[in-house]
Amino acid sequence: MGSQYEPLTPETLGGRLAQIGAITDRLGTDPSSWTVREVGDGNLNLVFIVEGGGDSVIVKQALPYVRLVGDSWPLPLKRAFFEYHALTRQAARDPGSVPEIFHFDEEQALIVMERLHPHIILRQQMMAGEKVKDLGKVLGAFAARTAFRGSDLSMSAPDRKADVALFAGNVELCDITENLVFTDPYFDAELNRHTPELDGIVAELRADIDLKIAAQHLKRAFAARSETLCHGDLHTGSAMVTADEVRVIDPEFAFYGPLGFDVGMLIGNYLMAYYAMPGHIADEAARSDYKDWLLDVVAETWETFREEFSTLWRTERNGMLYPAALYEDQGQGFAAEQALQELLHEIFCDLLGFAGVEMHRRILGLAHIAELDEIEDTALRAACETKALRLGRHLAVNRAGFAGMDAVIAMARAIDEGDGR
Ligand code: SR1
Ligand code: MG
Repeated sequence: MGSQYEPLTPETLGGRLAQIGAITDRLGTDPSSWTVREVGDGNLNLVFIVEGGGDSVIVKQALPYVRLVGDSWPLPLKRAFFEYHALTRQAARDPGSVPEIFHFDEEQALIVMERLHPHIILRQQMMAGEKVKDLGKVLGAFAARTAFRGSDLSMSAPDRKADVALFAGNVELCDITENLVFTDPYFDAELNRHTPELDGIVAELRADIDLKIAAQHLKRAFAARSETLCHGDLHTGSAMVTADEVRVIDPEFAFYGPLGFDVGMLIGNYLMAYYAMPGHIADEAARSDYKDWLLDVVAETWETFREEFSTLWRTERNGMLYPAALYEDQGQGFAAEQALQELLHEIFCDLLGFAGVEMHRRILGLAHIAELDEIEDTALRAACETKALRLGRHLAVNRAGFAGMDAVIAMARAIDEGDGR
């Protein structure tokens, strides 16, 4: 393949990738026998399923602009480089959690990787009212392992500093999050959109000084606290599932940020799915059962994160932070436990804040979620969104005031039942 970047099409892909051993080993050497489908439904990239010889692969290629908006919003191709490097680190830190990479071409901004099949995007599974075994356990463990093992609790300081420098180049994708998540929802930004029936609450939230301050505190944490390599966009569109398997995809927004960022975004997305269910499950008993399950997933995700992070703290704390020389080696293991509990509390407060602003931006900003957007009855959609906005406000502003995830879940239920503001 020539070195100058060119976006692929289903028609050109075979001819242009026919020399790549990682593909021909799997699909055969005759590209005319392959079938190619472009299936990208995300906001940014081209994604092709390529089938041949009884096997298949995914070819993901970055476009030089934001697909959702068009070429008026240029976006660098180097995001494929960050995605590739994030995937390799996630595979090492939580083996089996992400698709296997077969080939990476930096010039063409493309990654050839394992096709997860018959997996579907988690949010589609949720809209269909289908459960996933151990969802909270798998994603809670993923978030904890990648957070811990990408931090100064685990990595050597020189390795981590080099990696922080590497990922610091992911400027434009961080800029998207900085604007779309932490700022745009809270004023009348050009690309924002919302369900018309929300005008009243939108005005209320945009006049809410405590909320705007909370959002900027969280943005400061996002921008300044380079604690660990975050996935950067861990929502229910970034996991592919079957009824009993879960894999994480799409870490092109990877950056060094707060330990609670990924798990917070994820929990915010579960909570939005919870409020969106009246638009997807008509039967009241089935809907109530599924909503209970979603709240169980919230609890299980955080519980697993806590347990896994604690286990790693006790067994793999070999980085420069909280060294055993200060605690266990002095016969003060209890002090290391105290430090752990304090750190977990800090992560918990942060994650609630990140969950809250994520819930706002998916309703008020540019990039919405299908769970809510696909509810055609706008009055029903607005009712679901209002609840999510109210909980999001509580989480962002009062993130330091919740006794634990049970209290968050109780508030989610109270708002759902109309007794929480
Ligand atoms: C302009 S990109 C909008 C959103 O899509 C991605 O999936 C990220 O969530 C980003 O914020
Ligand atoms: Mg994505």
